[in-house]
Amino acid sequence: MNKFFPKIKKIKYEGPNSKNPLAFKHYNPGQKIMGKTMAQHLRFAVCFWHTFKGTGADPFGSPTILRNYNRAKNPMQVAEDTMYAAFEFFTKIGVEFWCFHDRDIAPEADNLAETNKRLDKIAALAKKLQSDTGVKLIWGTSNLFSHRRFMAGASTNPSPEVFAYAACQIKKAMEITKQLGGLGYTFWGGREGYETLLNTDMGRELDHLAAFLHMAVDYKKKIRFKGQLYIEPKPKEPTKHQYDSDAGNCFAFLQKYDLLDHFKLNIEANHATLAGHTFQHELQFCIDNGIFGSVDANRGDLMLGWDTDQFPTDIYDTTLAMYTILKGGGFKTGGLNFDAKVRRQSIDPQDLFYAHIGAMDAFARGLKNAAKMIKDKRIERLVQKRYAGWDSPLGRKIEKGKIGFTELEKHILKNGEPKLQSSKQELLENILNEYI
Ligand code: XUL
Ligand code: CO
Repeated sequence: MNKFFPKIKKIKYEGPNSKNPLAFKHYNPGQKIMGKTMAQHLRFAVCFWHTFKGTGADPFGSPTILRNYNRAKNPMQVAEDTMYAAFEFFTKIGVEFWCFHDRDIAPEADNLAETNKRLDKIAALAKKLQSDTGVKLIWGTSNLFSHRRFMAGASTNPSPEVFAYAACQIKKAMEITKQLGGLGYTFWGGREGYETLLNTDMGRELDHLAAFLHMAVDYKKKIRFKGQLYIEPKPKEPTKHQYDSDAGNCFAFLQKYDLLDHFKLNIEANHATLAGHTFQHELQFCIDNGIFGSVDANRGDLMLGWDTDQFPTDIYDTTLAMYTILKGGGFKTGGLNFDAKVRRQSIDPQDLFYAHIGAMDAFARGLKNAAKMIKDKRIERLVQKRYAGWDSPLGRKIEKGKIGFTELEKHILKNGEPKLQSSKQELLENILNEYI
């Protein structure tokens, strides 16, 4: 396959001294780190929507990015060409996985039956290209937010007719995800949220969202789809308040509605920062609560308050993310999916390659740094020391629930003022810098 990116050959690892912009400097897929190859640790995925359907359009201007696979007059021809271009890209960049929304891969027709026929046709092509190339589907998802029928949400819409339409879409998208051997299925809230509480019955909408997800769990069982279901938190955009606002909120929702056994979280870096958290915080929260699933790897811009979906290049971020993920046991069904788009002015096909090469190298460096940090245990030891008091007789009794307020009062009256210790933040930051 050399039709849509004819100037680009397969991207190779050339090492840190290479000056070739179309080579990896750090991502060496077969290199072993802590017993697994880099490829096995990082599990990179390319997303169909930004990478192949992104046009650079923004609220102030029309598309700037014109692709050779987007030229045909017939929209189904465009869909086929784009699928070929995508698999050419996946193999040249050397990722193991891809992912898509239903409406990215096949254009919507005038009615559901015809739309589904179009999806079947393109899914069959994707299946063939998967078996030709060995590239696998990390997850599928459904676009329940672009069409005007979903302007007031999908499963949280005030109309049950829209709820029903959304259900049809998920049903079909789950079926094709299963056909393509997808390892998961992601629910991102889209327009599940509100613009004003003046017109919104929030309690009822959340009950409907839960009912919808229960139906998805039931249908998954019915068709024997074995993939992992994910929820992807995001606090705002497109709505002013998105219901799945952050990991903590999703965890509470899943517990309240008895869905915790069926879902894990897909954490997106830029969504974490929009929620006022660090990427590392959201990862750690999921790991601590057994709900870590997958990652949408990108980055925001600290000067802007919206979802810029930039490619991840910040080595601090990738190092801390990989440190947290490795300590949490690594990926199982998920991976690092680049839910990121090139900028409006990055109009060359090569820019797509530079963007992914940079992001893959940034995570490879993060992985190497994190593995050294884990091996050296310098940070871990300082944390252990900080909590050492909990291994004393007093600490143990509290943790085991063997002591109450009366005994604690006796203890303090006898022993007096607690001894304080430095938290050593600056020292820890310096140690981290030694690895960057
Ligand atoms: C939107 C977003 C989506 C999901 C899939 O901010 O991240 O692309 O990842 O619907
Ligand atoms: Co995402």
